Amino acid sequence: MADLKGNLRKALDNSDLSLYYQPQVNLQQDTLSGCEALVRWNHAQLGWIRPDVFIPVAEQSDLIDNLTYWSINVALREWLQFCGKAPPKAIAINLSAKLLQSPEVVDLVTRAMNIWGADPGTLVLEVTESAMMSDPQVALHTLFALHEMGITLSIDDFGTGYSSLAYLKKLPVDELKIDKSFVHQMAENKQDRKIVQTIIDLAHNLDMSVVAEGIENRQILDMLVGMGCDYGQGFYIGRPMAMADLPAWEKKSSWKNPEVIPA
Ligand code: G
Ligand code: G
Ligand code: MN
Repeated sequence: MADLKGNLRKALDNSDLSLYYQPQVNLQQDTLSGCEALVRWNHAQLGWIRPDVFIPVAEQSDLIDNLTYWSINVALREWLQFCGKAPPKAIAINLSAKLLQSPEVVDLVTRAMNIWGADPGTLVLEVTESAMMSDPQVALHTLFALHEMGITLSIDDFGTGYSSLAYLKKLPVDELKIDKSFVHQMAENKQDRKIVQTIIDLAHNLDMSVVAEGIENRQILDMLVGMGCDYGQGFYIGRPMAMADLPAWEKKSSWKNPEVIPA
């Protein structure tokens, strides 16, 4: 663990980390709505190290601040470059649970947005359900500040944590992201299908949008369209990929029409 921490510190200094981008589509309009940025670490000796392994290591030290600042900066720079002169689509970035407990994160996000001249309306911050619920008072303060800046807040892995509906009602959240464990077998599993429909309805009743992750085939995608789900993400649509591969994906995909984000 200590070793991984040292290595991660070096990786951050040497830019051995990179971001992959996974497309998100508007299921009702068949358009690319944006991408989720996912950090990747290719270690010279150890090979690919999964974020599930090194994010917790970063969270146990001060490295998570650097890593988050790094990922927001790289994501905004690469994404705005990809969007070019077209109206920028949404870029979603995962925000660590730990950072939600520190008010400095608002500063950190503001600085990165100023550097790249990013419109806050294009930035989506994904926060896991458990992170929001672990110390809701502190988290609430940070979330309100981010939301006031015009940033979209999304609850990641929704359905797997211990959401209290009382808090959900109070949180300045714009979007629910249905966890892939409910989505990837929903074609065969009626219970999963009912849970997915319930989350879609819950989101809409609370004036939130809803994203399904883990879409692995056409059948599931079609079901979600019929169920009124707004956005989708998954291997069937596109795997997380390097920025360099995104234009080719966009060219051959059927989701190439740009979606203009309402002001
Ligand atoms: O593809 P995937 O293995 O990237 O992602 C695994 C987990 O790592 C996901 O739960 C995702 O939320 C998390 N993750 C990926 N990139 C980042 C990041 O830049 N910051 C944080 N905090 N978590 C990330
Ligand atoms: O937890 P979070 O939603 O931030 O992380 C997204 C994770 O889900 C990443 O590890 C990403 O690679 C993975 N993922 C994205 N689409 C699919 C999919 O269709 N199937 C599966 N099994 N995993 C997916
Ligand atoms: Mn996520």
